[in-house]
Amino acid sequence: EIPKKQKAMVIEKTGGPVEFKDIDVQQPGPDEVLVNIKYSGVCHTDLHAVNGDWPLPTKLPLVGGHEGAGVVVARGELVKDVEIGDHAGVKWINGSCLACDFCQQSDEPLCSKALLSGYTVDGTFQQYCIAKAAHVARLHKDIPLDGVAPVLCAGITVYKGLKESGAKPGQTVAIVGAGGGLGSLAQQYAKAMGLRCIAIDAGEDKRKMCLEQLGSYAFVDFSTSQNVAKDVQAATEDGLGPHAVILVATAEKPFQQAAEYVRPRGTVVFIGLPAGAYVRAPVFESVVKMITIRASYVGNRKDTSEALDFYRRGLIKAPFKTVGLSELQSVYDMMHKGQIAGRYVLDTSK
Ligand code: 8ID
Ligand code: ZN
Ligand code: ZN
Repeated sequence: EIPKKQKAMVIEKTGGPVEFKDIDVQQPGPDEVLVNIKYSGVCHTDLHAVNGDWPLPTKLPLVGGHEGAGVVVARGELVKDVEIGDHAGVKWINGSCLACDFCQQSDEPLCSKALLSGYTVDGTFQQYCIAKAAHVARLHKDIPLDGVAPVLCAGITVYKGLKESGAKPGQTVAIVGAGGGLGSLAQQYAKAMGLRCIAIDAGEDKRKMCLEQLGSYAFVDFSTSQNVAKDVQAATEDGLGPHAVILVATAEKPFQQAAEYVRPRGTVVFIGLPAGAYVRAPVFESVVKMITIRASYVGNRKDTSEALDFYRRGLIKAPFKTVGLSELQSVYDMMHKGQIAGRYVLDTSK
């Protein structure tokens, strides 16, 4: 039985506050499903949305969230391949046109009509969320809904970014922002893909997590290092630097440093989205090292099912803590201070 009203975390205006409210449950349109969200991860993107950090406005009022895992409870009349009772994930790309040049080439994130969960349409910080059936992630019933939630943005994104980096098994990648949500999953995906990881972040908790739980062989603390570039290069066997750098930090500075320490022929991948950030890279060194600088944005539906398959096979074990939906503000407060090692997941029943 689908209720008429539900609990949600809502912002009325950019800047917040985020409020615990009773709001209406929406009905799915013809090509949509309604998902009873059980758990939702909290991504730094959700905080960027509250703060209005990016040159793209959100809808208002807004229900944020785009790492939602739950159970399909209703579907529109055109939906044939998702059943009531199926487990499904609502991700950042809530829907896309499926017809444009980019959609045809399975670059759905580049679709100019893409709907963004928790940004241009209401997201997963509510008990019942709408998504286009074509884009919901199909979750096998043996997958735990709390643990898989962070895979639905962080996991897909870092898996795609690692593929885009071109790094091959046996090679070394530096993960910048390794202690956060994307960074912690990046180390697990990298390891599963046969890559060796150098983790870069700050503090003892994150050092311990990266070295002891996530499988990185070296950790560089950016808050105490005298020279991050030198320390990262020194952590590679021959001192020439990592084959790829995966930038998932939320500050601009590390984006300025990566070209300095990436290995000749290596690739720097931008994924983090710090507010107002620009990048400068030294032209001379970039040329004579033949480096590649590129960017990566979430993943398509195939990247999604591949990233989920890694999780289902038990290869991705990243730490997460679970709190009630109503505690979202305290999660944002910790995130703002850089105090979260790993990911927070919200239980929508609390
Ligand atoms: O598709 C995409 N490109 C995509 C998808 C999902 C998320 C992009 N993102 C973006 C988010 O919007 C956000 O800007 O990736 C960024 C990271 O998201 P997150 O992992 O959810 O954030 P977090 O958990 O707060 O982790 C950020 C980490 O960066 C570290 C912090 O200590 C924290 O652990 N960090 C900072 I700030 N400065 C650093 C530095 N100089 C740094 N780590 C290393 N060096
Ligand atoms: Zn995200
Ligand atoms: Zn399209």
